[in-house]
Amino acid sequence: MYKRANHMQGEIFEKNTVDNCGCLKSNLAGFFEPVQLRVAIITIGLVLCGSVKAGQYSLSFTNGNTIPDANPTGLTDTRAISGIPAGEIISRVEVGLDISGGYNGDLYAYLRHESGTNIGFSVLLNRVGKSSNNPGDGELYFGYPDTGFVVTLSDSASADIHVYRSGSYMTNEQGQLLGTWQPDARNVNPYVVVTSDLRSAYLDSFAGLDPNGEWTLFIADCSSGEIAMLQTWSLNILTVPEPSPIALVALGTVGTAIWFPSVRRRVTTGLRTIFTNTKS
Ligand SMILES: [Ca+2]
Repeated sequence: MYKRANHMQGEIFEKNTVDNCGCLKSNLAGFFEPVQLRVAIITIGLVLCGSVKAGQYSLSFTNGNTIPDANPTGLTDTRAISGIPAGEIISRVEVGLDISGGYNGDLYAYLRHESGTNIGFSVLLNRVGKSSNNPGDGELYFGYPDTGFVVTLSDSASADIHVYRSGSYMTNEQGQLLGTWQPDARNVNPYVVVTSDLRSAYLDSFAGLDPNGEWTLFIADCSSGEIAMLQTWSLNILTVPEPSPIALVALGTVGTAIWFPSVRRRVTTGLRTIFTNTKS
């Protein structure tokens, strides 16, 4: 079921509102296993928030402009998102890109979002295939010559888009790369980026921010020859409730309990009592 609301730019759809309470009960048995430590802390935080809801918001934007060839000024597309309920914070962001024409190895793209004094920033594309700063190295210097993208960028994808030709990949009849890929994440000058550069600017940069406000997609063509066009782009934003101050205090207690066995026994006993009494 989808709930639709109009916004300043673009359209927003709320869907798949999830009630995690049942999931919580089934997770209690393995609550303090070390490998589940992070999940357990997050789960407790959600429960202590009261009504545990997660939201998913899918937004699509049409652009249709060319990306100036060999011009670092690039193309900027800023969209304002509003109407996502207060108290929901970002847990995950995925980005869709539909770019036609040009050379894929020419393109640099990032996504940016401000929330108060906090800024999220992720490098989506950074000269895919470019792995040398020696012009004599041909494709290694210029990057991949494929023509366009119809891709989703997600931190949870299995492969780095910068080296998509290193494994299996598919293109459509127009030559556009298809599939879901990890963002490039190399926060490096696109004129000198190479494959071995550190990857640090992932989409998890947006986690914890308020999803409302301006989101900016920037794309630049960094090498002469051929012209690409940004057809559409999209955001898929997953949210969780922002922990309340009471929940944060409780999380501190649970965190202490995990590392100190004597406290852990008391907290575990208390939780069993709570959930036994509230289980319906
Ligand atoms: Ca170009």
